[in-house]
Amino acid sequence: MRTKAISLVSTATLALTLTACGGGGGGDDKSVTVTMWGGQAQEAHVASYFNPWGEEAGVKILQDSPTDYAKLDAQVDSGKVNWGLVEVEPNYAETACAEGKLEKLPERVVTAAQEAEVDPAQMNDCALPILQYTFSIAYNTDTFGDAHPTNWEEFFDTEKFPGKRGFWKYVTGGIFEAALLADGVAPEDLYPLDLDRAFAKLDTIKDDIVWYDTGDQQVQLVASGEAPLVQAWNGRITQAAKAGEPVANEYGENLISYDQVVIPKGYKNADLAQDWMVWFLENPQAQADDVEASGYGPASPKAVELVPEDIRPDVAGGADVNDQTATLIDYSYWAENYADVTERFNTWIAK
Ligand code: ABU
Repeated sequence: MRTKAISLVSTATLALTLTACGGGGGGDDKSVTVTMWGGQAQEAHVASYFNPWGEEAGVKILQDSPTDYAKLDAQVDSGKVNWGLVEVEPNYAETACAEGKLEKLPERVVTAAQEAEVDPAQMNDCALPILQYTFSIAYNTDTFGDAHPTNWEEFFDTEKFPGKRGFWKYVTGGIFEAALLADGVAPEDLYPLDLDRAFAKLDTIKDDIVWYDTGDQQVQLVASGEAPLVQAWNGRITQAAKAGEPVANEYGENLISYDQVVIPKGYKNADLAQDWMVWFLENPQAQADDVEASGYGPASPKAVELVPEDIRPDVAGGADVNDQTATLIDYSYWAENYADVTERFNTWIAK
């Protein structure tokens, strides 16, 4: 198995950071614990826009991973909040903000966001967008080369394209949207999701599904050929391809998404975490630098202009957002339906 891509941990970054064991924000006066989805992407983001701020502001950056909503909720409920800046999906941010589990954005952050021309639709009272990405069709180039699936209908076609399919074992990972598009639903008719139809379509390939939990596992699955087709976070695949892995993104019918950053309610160093938010918004170049390092699109439109033109087409936030075959994930739908669909999904998997 080829594993070069998953060992892309920057030793320079590791030297500048510590793990969060022992509780960032709970012991050090000037520290902020950053919790993201782990692996290569987290290393890139920390190097691009957390460590530079930490060095400038004299704040120690601690890390934990991966994001886990049950752990975040438990910290807030117990009053022992160790996580300071957490990368989350917008449906979680919407629900948790309404339930009072997150710090509200102070005026200075809101003003910086307005000045950075951040899309208000990607913010709420507690959350800022941190990156743009897309659920792509990742494929093993040794297995499929040019003759790879170019849409979800082909992704589900196990006769034409034999082999396992990797999906995130999680309802908001685009699996239902992909199933419905594969079954002929028009993008504009996706929401509210027809779950009966989606599960029926998923039944047709259930034996061919391999589940993953993390971004690094996505790369492992597709690069090793264990699952030569994976519904993936595009940046992970972009970076793995750059590192020489036999993988590529197909963007036909890609599902456009974004992550947000939030501060759990009661975090001791919330003021420092908010300082970082202002710095992040005022430093579009740091966001642009992260595109090269992570393969993801920046949160601020001003940063898009700073991304070298030759890599803009390969990131959500760049040319792919204008792709006529792309669909936006509807996170309001997911905020409303997350719990019910999760219960049904887990029952379906266990059957
Ligand atoms: N929620 C997707 C985050 C992207 C990544 O960590 O690769």
